[in-house]
Amino acid sequence: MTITITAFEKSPDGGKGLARDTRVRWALEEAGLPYEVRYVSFKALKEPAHLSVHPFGQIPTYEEGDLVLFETGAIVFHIAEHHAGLFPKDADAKARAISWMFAALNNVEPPILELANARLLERDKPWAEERLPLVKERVRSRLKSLSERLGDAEWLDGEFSAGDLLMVSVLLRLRPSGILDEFPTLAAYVARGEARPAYQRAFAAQLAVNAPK
Ligand code: GTB
Repeated sequence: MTITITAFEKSPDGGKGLARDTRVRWALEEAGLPYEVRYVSFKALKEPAHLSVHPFGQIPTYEEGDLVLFETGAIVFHIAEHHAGLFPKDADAKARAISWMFAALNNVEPPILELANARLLERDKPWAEERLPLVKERVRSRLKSLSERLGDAEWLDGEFSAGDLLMVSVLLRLRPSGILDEFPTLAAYVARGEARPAYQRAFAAQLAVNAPK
């Protein structure tokens, strides 16, 4: 059955792979699944046709026959659940991989998004300069714990899993801030994720659409 995802017609990041369709592309590539992409303009995101597949008018979405999904966590979970490559076979190891998926999206990503908003959307506010150090410290606090837990390991819990896929994706958003490089263990972890052939294919696919012409 054909899998169709949605992505920005033109991502504001100009092809850095930071929009969330890259995570879904990466998961599909890890699972060896072909897919099609429906590109959506910012205007079309909030129109009825797209709102019928995504209640909040966002990308990405995932369609496979009658199944329509939104939220990258749910989409990556679905792919991992139904195809080899993203969840360990052992039930306990799979449960731990799911913990890391939630940790990436619920624990590590929120302060990183706060920082992105503070740097991009709140720069001109009178309180921006005063607030930025607080927001950066919240990010550093999460990265310190994550870095300590990862230690010398290659991945978060044994083999590469959907937990690593989401964690690396979340951490990549930090790169423009320079904070990732303060944690060499995590910078190397992210580089290992980016070096995976499946990530490379996902990145190239979004770049082909978003690179400045
Ligand atoms: N929780 C949802 C999920 O994980 O699927 C969040 C989805 C989401 O935020 N989608 C964004 C979107 O559609 C695109 S990825 N925004 C349009 C809107 O809300 O109207 C976020 C994103 C956008 C741009 C960059 N960038 O340019 O660097 C990076 C990330």
